Amino acid sequence: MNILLYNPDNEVTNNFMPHLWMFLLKSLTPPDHNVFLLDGNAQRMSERDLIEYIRRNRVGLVGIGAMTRMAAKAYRMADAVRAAGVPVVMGGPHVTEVPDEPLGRDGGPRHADAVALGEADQTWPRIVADAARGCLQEVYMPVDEAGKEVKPALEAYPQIRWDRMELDQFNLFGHLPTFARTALRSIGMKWESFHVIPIESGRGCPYGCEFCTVTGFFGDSIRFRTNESVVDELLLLKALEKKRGGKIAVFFVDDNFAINRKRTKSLLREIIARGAQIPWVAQISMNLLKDEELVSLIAESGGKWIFMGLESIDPGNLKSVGKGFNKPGEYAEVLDRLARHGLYAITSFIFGMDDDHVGVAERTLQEIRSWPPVLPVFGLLTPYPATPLYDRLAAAGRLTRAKHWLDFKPFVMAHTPNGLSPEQAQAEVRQAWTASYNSKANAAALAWLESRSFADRVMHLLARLAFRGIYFPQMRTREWLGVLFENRHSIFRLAAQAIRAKFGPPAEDIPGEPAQHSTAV
Ligand code: B12
Ligand code: SF4
Repeated sequence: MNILLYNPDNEVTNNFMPHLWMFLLKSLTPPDHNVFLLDGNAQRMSERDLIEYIRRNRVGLVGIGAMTRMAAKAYRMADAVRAAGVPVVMGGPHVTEVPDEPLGRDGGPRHADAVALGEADQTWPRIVADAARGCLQEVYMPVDEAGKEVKPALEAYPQIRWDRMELDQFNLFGHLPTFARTALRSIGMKWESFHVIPIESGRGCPYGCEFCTVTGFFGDSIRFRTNESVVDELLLLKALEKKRGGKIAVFFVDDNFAINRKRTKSLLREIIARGAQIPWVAQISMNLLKDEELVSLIAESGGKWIFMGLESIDPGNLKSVGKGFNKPGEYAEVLDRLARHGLYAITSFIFGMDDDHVGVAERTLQEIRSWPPVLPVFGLLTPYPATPLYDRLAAAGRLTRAKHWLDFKPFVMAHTPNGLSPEQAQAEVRQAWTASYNSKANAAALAWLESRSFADRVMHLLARLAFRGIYFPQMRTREWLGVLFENRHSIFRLAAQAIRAKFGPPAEDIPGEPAQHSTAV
C-alpha cells in the first residue's frame, strides 16, 4: 500500500524544520509499504493539489498530524481526501486532546476515519495493517491488557535513515531568493544546502505548567533513548552533511533536554568522545542552566542556541501558571553564563497572564536590554484544549472563543485576561516584536557581538531576520527585500568585514570596527 503522511501548514508562517512524527512513523512502517512525506510548510498545497498528488501516487491511506493551530486546515484537507475516497487517520496532540471532534462525535462534521491517540509508536504498524485489510477501527490507543494507557519505552528507538529521506523540500537555502544565496556565498557560506533536523533524545516533562499540553500528553515520567542510539543518529547526519556538501544543524525536540542532568551530561560526554558534534539547539529550562559543568559540556558538544520558556519577568505571573521554578532574578546570570560559553538563548515570553498590565512589553524589553543579545519570541497566553488553563478559564466563563482553533487567528486572544483587555494584550505583543527586531535592535545585537567570532555575528543576523518573520509576514520576495533594505547597514558592515578578512592582513578572526557594547533591543 502507498501511504501519505501529511502535515498541514498553519497558513501564516513557514516552519523552519520538518516535523519529526512523519519521519518516525515512516521508520516504523513495515517494509512492504511505501511512505511518502509531504509538509505543507515546505510545499503549500490546496485541497486540489493534495488530491492530485494522492491520485498520481495511488495513495491508499493518508495520515495527517497537526497541532491545535493547524487543526482547521487539517480538517479541510482531510475532508477533501475522504471525499476522494481515500481513508484518513489523524494523530498528534490536538486530536488526542479532543478526539470527538475529528470523529464528528461532538455534533460537528466528521473529518477522519480513524484517530491515533497519544504516542503512536506502537499503534502505527497496527493501523497500517488494518488499513491494508480495509478494516480500520475508529480509535487507536496504546493500552495494556487491562486497558491502561502505556507510554512507549524509548530504549528500542528505530533508526531514522535520514540518508534515505527525501529532504530536498526542507532545504532552507532552497527557499531563499537567488540574490540572497549569492550574497551568503560571497561572505563565505559555500554550503549547497542547509537543513535543521529534529531529533528526540527523550520524552516527558514532570513540571505540568498550567498552559502546556506536554505533561498531559507525554506524561510526567521521563523516558530516554540510549546514548548510543542518539549518537549514532548524529554521526549519520554528520556523514550525510559531508556527502552532500551541505550544512546540517540539529534541534533536540525534547521538552526539557536537561531534565535529568546526570543523564544529559553522560550523553554530551559521549557525543564529544565519539566526535559526533554537530551544531545543535535544545529546549532547557533556566533553572537547570545554573550548572556550570552542564553549560560547558553543552558548548563542547556542539550546542549553539538554547530555547528557554522564560514566559514572564513577573514572579506573580509565573506562580499563577505553575511555573514558579523560573526565577526572574536569575535570568541575567544564566544568560551571562551561556554567553561566556559562546551560547545564546531563544527566550520565549507570554503576555496576557493574569498579573499583566499595560506596559508589560516595555518592562520586559527593558529587562532584555540588560542581557547579552537573545532572540526573544512573544506570544499570548493561549488556552489549549485539555490543559488545566483551559479548564480554569472555561469554568470561570472567561473563554471568548472556546474553539479558537476552528477559526484560527494568529496573535489574537481567546479569553479575557485580568489586568488588561485582549486588544491591549495584543498591542503589547506587537510592540515587543517591533522593538525587538527593528534594524536598530539588530545593529545593537551585532555591536554587542563585535568581540565574538564573525560566524557568530552572521548567525545572529540571519536568525534575527528569520525570527522577525514569526510575527511580521515575510513569505514573499517583496517582503524579504524590504527586510534586507531596512537592515542594509548591518549587512554591508558584515560584508565589509568579510572582504577585509579575505583581502586584508591575516587575522585570527574577522575584526569589527570598535563599537560600543550595547544591547539587543
Ligand atoms: C519541536 C516543536 C516545535 C517546533 C516546530 C515543530 C516541528 N517542526 O517539529 C517549533 C519550535 C517551531 C514549534 C513551534 C510552535 N509550537 Co511546538 N512543539 C515542538 C515540540 C517541542 C516537539 C514536537 C515533536 O517533534 N515531538 C516528538 C514527536 C515524536 O511527538 P509528536 O509530534 O507528538 O508525535 C507523536 C504522536 O503525537 C503521534 N502523531 C503525531 N502526528 C501524527 C499523525 C498521525 C497520522 C499519527 C498516526 C500519529 C501522529 O505519533 C508520534 C509518535 O508517537 C512539541 C512538544 C512535544 N514534546 O511534542 C511542541 C508543541 C507541539 N508545540 C506547541 C505549540 C503550542 C507551538 C507554537 C504554537 C508555540 C507558539 N506559541 O508559537 C508554535 C507553532 C508553530 C507553527 N508551525 O505554527 C504545542 C502544541 C499544543 C497543541 N495542542 O497544539 C506543543 C505540544 C508543546 C506545548 N507546550 O504544549 N514547536
Ligand atoms: S516545563 Fe515546558 S514542557 Fe514542561 S510543562 Fe512546563 S512549559 Fe510544558
